[in-house]
Amino acid sequence: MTILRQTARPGKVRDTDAGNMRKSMEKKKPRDAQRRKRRKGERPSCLRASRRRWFPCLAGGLFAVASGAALLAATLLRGEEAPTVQVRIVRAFPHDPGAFTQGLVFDGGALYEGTGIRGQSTLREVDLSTGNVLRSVELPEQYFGEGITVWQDRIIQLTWRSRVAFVYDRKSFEKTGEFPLETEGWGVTHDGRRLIVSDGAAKLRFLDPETYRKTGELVVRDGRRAVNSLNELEYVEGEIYANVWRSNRIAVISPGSGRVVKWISLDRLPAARALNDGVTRVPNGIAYDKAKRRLFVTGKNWPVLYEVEIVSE
Ligand SMILES: [Ca+2]
Repeated sequence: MTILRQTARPGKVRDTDAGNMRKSMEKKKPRDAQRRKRRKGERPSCLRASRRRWFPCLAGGLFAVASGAALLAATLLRGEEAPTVQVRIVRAFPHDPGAFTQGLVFDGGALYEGTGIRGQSTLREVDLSTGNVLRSVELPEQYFGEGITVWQDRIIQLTWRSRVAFVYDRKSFEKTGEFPLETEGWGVTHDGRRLIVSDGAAKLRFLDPETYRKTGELVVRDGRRAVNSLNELEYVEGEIYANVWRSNRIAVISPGSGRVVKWISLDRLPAARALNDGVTRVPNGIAYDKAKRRLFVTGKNWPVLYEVEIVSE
């Protein structure tokens, strides 16, 4: 019995093992095929997925649709964005590091600067080559000085939140008047016909330079995106330059459409890289010398004022 069991069992065992192996092979074939497909990067079709796998398939499909829709929406909202150009340093001049620059103008061979901070705000004329302050007027302590522009024999200086702008005689630096501002005052320039004023949003306002009344406004957009935080302004050869607060970028704006036609990056300026902390020491001074076609840039508390040239790369 023992022998029979011993002889029969191995045979039976062999038959059973062979059968199990065949069944095992038959069961493994589809899995191996699936593995091979996965190795080739093929995915089992969700249409043929078992009930256990329908949820991941459905979730994946929904994610893909949502991602595509979000990308399409972002593209449509963004529109076509303006290209970015760089600057090259032509010359570097000394600049008063104590000047919290809020506005810069070069007119008739003279450089004028408006500075901010309550109790420290000034209007000043500066010697370009040395950075020395030639003359200066202090604003009353309650005012935070902002952008400036020269209109004929007057210098106009905005204040930040006091809703008032001051008018000075250019020769004597005496204050000769003031006018109300509809909003906060940030930057100001002119195009030869109108004052152009910014208030930190995406809208520029045009004012009559004689009555100081609003004659129009312009929303600035890059593609379809409104460009907020427009700050110090300068009118340069038919375009409006506006630095964007907290960035090292200047938007070059078409005055007719409000469209940004290009961005000027100031990242290559050593002071912009070293000092721009995103809040206070931002590049807030842009001036243009029409006679010699020179563009100047400086920033709040920067020890240097640059003459720069725009380059494409
Ligand atoms: Ca300016």
